[in-house]
Amino acid sequence: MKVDILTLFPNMFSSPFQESILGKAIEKGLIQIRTINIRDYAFDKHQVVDDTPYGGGQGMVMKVEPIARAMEWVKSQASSAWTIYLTPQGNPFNQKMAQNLSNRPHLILLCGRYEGIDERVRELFVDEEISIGDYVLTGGELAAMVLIDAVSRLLPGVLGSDRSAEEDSFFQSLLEFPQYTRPSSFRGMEVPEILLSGNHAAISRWRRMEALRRTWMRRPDLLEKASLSNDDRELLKEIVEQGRGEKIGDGV
Ligand code: 4GX
Repeated sequence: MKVDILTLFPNMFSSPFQESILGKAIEKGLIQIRTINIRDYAFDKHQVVDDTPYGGGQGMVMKVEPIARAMEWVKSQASSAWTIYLTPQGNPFNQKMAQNLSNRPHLILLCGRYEGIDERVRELFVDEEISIGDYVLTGGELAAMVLIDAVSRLLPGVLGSDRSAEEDSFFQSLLEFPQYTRPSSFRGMEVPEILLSGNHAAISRWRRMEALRRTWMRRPDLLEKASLSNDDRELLKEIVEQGRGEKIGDGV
């Protein structure tokens, strides 16, 4: 997959893409990421990329011409690319969207700063607007990184082949079950005995139960989208009868 990022801050992207799984995926050529500095496409000698909004008001707006010239240069190389603008006004990003995007051969991500971009950029070049959540960042760069991270790990070969896609889909739209590793006892806290039992059927049932329990307690909205079997519904009945045990803060 090719990803072109139009930004005023290309340096922001260097270290996140050099590390770990993404770094290896780029090294292997599974993802090709390029940053295009919008300022390089400003045509005046001071390379101005922003201006005050028509109609007045606070802050600055990114000018249409530099973005248009940068876009046209990128698109001259691949006219079929899918162009995304990161903005709180976009469609809320989710795993399903990440999956769909991972099937595209070429993405162009436009990162806005200030109070946003001239509306004509949207009309001319943007296929889709995406938000990574209901909060305000200082620019689209971190949002673009989140999107790239989520999409990249779905590309064939990026995660080790030891990761089971089947298991992933079985637990889709459920929260994860608790995980443990050695030691089996830490400061008097024991790993659930069943995980040490070697009884794979019992372990599978326990994990499914705990995934369902967590989802029911923390994100009951997800249970409506999850595809639940009759066995799952039996497990849920047990969970509901046991009641809401563990309490976590509501995050506000
Ligand atoms: N999910 N931002 C865009 C510039 C901006 C300002 C106003 C349109 C209107 C964000 C998010 C996000 C900050 C990126 C403001 N664009 N992007 N930027 N949440 O907060 O994607």
